[in-house]
Amino acid sequence: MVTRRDFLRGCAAVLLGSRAVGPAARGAAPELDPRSIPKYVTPLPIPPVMPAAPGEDPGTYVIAVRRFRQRMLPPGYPVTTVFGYGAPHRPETFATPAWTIEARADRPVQVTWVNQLVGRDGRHLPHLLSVDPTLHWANPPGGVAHRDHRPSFTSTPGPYRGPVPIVTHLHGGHSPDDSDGHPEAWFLPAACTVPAGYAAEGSRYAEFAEAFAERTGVTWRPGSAVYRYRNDQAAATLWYHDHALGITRLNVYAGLAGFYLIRGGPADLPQGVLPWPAPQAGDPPGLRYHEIPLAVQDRSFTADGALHYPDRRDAGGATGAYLPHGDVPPIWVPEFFGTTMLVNGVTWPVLDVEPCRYRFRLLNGCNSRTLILSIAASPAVRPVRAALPLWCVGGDGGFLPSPVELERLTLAPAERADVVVDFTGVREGTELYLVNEGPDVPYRGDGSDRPADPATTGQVMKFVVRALTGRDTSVPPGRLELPSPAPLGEAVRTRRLALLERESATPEVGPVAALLGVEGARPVPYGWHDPVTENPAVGDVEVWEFHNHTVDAHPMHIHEVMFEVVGREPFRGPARGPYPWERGRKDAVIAPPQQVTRVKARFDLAGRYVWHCHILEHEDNEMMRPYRIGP
Ligand SMILES: [Cu+2]
Repeated sequence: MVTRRDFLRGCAAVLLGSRAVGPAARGAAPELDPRSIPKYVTPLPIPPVMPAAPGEDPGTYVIAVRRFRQRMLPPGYPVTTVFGYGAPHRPETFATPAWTIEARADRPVQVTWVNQLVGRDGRHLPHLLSVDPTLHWANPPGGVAHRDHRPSFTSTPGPYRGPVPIVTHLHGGHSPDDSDGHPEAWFLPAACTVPAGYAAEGSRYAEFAEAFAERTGVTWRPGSAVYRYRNDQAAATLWYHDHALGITRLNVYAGLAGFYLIRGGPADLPQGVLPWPAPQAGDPPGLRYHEIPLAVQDRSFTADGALHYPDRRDAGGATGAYLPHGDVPPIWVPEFFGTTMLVNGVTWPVLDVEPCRYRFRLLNGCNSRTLILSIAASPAVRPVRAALPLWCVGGDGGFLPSPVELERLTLAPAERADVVVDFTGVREGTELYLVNEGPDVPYRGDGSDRPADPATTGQVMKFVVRALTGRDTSVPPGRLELPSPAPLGEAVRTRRLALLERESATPEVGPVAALLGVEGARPVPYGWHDPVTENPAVGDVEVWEFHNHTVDAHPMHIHEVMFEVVGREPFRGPARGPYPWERGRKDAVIAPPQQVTRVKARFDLAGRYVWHCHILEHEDNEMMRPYRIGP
C-alpha cells in the first residue's frame, strides 16, 4: 500500500523529471517516411521484471503512469515522447512496453496504480494525441453529472486538452470487478490544475473504491486506485493496458501496455522443459534469455520523432458532416494502421540468437492491425515461404492440448501466442526474419486480404544466428506434453449477440460508430449507455454467439472469463471447429464477417464487467457493452 508520503514523493520525482521532457511536439512536423528508416540496427529490448514496492510484502507493487522520452527510432533520429508505466521509486523503470509483472499461480498481487501525468509545478499534462471529445467517453469536463457521457456541442469542437483519465485493465485476469479496470473507474492525476467542476474520477470509481476498502481494508488515495489480482488461473501470458472510456486507443497507442506473466501451478510445465531463462527480478543488464516476450505494435512518426496519430477524420471536405451539424465525430478514425513495425518499443529490431530453441510470448499490441506472422529467409519475398516453423504451444489463457506446427500464425489485436522456435542446426551467420502478411487495412479473413507492404509493415524483426554457447536441455517442441485444462461442460444457455456498424448519413464517409447488440430476425443495436442485456448467474456456463453483420473481422474480448472457442459457422455454409491454435483457453477470438463465432465460458465472479471488440478504435466508439454476473 502506498502511503501519503510515498505518494507525494512520487509526485516530486515527476516534477523534477518533467523538466527534461518539455511540451509534447504537436502538429507541424511532416510524417516520417517509413522507407527512410533503417531496419535491423537496434538490438531488441527485452523488458526486465517490474520491481516490487520497497519494504512491502512480495507481490505488492506501486506502478505509476508518466510522460517521458524513449528511443523508438534508430540512433540518429529524435527520441519519442511517450506515456508509460514504471515504479516511482526506480525512475529508470519507466518504459513502453512496461517492465513485466511476474506473478505466481494462486499468489495474489496487489498494485497501486497512480496517475502521474503531471508536469512541473504539479500542473496536469495534456494528452500527446488528439482526444475526440464528441464520443461517449470519460468526459471529465462534464463534472459529476455528465462524466462518462457523450457531451453535446453547439459547434464542432477541437481536441480535449485537459488532464488525462487512466484506468488499468489486466487483460486475461480472473479479477474481481473492483480490480478489473472498468472503463468508468478512471481517475485523473491529483494535479493542482484540474479545473473546478471537472470530475476527478469516473462514475464507477467510488463504488469500486468502497467495495475494495470493505473487503481489504485498503483505501484509495486521490489520483490512484489499488487493485488485487487473484492469479487463481492457469499459467499464461497476460498483459496490462489502459482501458479508460473512449480514450483507450490513445492511451495504449501513447504507450500504456506491458506483459503480466503467470507461472507455476498445476497448469504449468516444470521449469526447464521449455526454453529458459526468462528475465528475473534484479537481473544485471546484458544477460542472454531464451524465453522472450515480443510485443508487436504498429506506429507512425513525424520527422521530429513524435508519435503520429490522426488528428482529424477525413469527411471528404464536407465540414457540415461533423458533429454537431452532421453525424461524424471530427477526430476519431474508424481504424488505425501505422507505417512502421515495433517490437518491444523499437522499430524493426534485431536479435542475436544461438542455434537452439527459444520461447517467444507473442502479443499483438496493435490498435487495429491483425498480424499473419512467419519466419522467413528473405524479408520481402511474397508469398512467404516459412524457413522455420512456429511451434505454437499456448494461447491467451495457457497451454494448448498439444503443440501445433505452423507456417503462419494469425494474431488479432490483444491475442497472444506462446511459440517455440527451434534454431538448432541453423548455420552461424544466418539471418532470418519475422515477417507479416496481415493486411494494412482491416482484416477480413475470407481470402480477400492483401498482405502488408513487404518493404515496411510486412517486416517485423530480424534474427541473426550466432555461435552456440551452451547445451540446450529443453524438450523439442514436437515432443512436448502439455497440461490440458478440463472441459467446461454443458452450457445452460446460448446468447445470440450481433456485431454491427452505423454508417454516416453523408455519402462516402463510412462508419461513424461500431456497435454491439442482440441478434434476432432484425438485430437490435445497443450503445454503451443502454442497460445491461447479458446477465449470467454466478457459476453459469454459457455459449455466446457473435453474429458478425459487418464486412470486417472483429476480435471479441470478454472480461472475467477464459473461454473455449466452440467454432464458427458462415451465415451460408457449414460449421467448423476452432483452429488448432485456438484449442486452449482464450479471452479474445476473431469473429469473421458474415459468420457466427461461438465461445463457451463459465462466469464465476459476481460483478460488473464488459465485453467488447479489441480493435481499440471500435471499442472507444460504442463497440463495447457492460455486462453483469450475478445479482
Ligand atoms: Cu471491431
